[in-house]
Amino acid sequence: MKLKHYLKLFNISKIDFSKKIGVSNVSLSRYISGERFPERKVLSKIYQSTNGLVDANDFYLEGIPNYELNDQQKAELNNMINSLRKGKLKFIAKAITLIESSLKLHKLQASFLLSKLKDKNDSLRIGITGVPGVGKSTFIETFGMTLIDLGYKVAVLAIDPSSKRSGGSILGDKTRMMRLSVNKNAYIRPSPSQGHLGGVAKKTRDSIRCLEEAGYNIIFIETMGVGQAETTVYDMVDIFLVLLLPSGGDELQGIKKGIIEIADLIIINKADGSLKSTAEITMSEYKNAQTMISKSRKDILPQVFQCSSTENTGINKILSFVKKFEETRKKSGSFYQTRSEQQIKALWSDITLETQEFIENDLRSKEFVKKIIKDVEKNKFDVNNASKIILDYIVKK
Ligand SMILES: Nc1nc2c(ncn2[C@@H]2O[C@H](COP(=O)(O)OP(=O)(O)OP(=O)(O)O)[C@@H](O)[C@H]2O)c(=O)[nH]1
Ligand SMILES: [Mg+2]
Repeated sequence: MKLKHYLKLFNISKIDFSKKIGVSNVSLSRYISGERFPERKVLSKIYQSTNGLVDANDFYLEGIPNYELNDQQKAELNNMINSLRKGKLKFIAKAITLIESSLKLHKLQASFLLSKLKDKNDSLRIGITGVPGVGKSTFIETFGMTLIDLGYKVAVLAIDPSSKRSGGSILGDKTRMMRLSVNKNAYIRPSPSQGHLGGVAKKTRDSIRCLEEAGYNIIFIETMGVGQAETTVYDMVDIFLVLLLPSGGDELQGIKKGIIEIADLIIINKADGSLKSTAEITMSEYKNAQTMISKSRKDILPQVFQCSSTENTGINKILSFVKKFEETRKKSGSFYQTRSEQQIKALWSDITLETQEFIENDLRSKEFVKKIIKDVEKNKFDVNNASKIILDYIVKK
């Protein structure tokens, strides 16, 4: 671990630490900035005083280009953050582009940027799921416009790692959200390039923070009922909405049972025209089955509503419930508690993601691993044995 990170983590001042290892405060600052490399004796004192957390390697890469941002790059990013705080669209887009990029420099820039952002507790993150065509985007458009009329700033993100949607999803979203896409108080971001769900989720979480810093206080996250995407979204929002069609049971609709169980709000959409009476029946079926719906929140029960996103009916009742949900949970503190728990989950999922990437990259370059892979391919080596040998190597390292 870098010495500066160690001091921050354990809340130790530079002066106290310099006294502890017997060097001047100025020397310590030079070690930290990478201007000087500590001599052997000092290195061993640092090693001992930090219980081995900071060693010689941690000083080795300081000040080397491509490893740290230079002052000019940092100044540019600080400017970007200032413009972001003023809500300038160009800079919001730039920031999210850095977050979504896999280039090393962009990653460094993104983590610098994110380290400067404050955590906002005055936003509401709304997750929305449902089968393709149920009307998620149309609902977001109608509900979002209602919120904008009340003075909110609305951002819309999508998580769609499956790429099941046809190529024109960006175009599709913008046409379904015609009024939002041209409104100055709304920002629509198409889903990041498809990839590993964990990676997409991390990018989305970071984008949410940028958008909140830019003043958006309602964040919608749309996802399709595919794979693990819904639970991933559930873990990054404050309230979770499931949209259903007016027709028979959720299994018929291709919605997994577990998803109904975590819904805070079940909405039967398209309650209009010839589907109106069917919507009524579907709604009462779900209301009757509510005892079967597990109570995922301690302080408020899930509710069932119907609405028409195209005709803008039933939206106000939904709005009232969403507000009540937010107020109740903020008052009891569970709103903030859930966010903290989500942070911890995010931390572990980041660690898993990064570790996996790191280990895989490291292993793939090793000659003995290449040999093992070839042997497994030719059935000369069984998978169990092969993975054990590789795991042994990692553990020893
Ligand atoms: N009659 C009626 N049609 C609706 C309603 N809401 C959406 N639709 C229509 O349903 C179709 C799909 O709507 P979208 O909003 O794109 O659905 P989606 O769930 O976002 O779809 P994907 O993003 O592809 O998963 C469109 O033709 C909408 O006009 C509604 O309340 N009533
Ligand atoms: Mg959509």
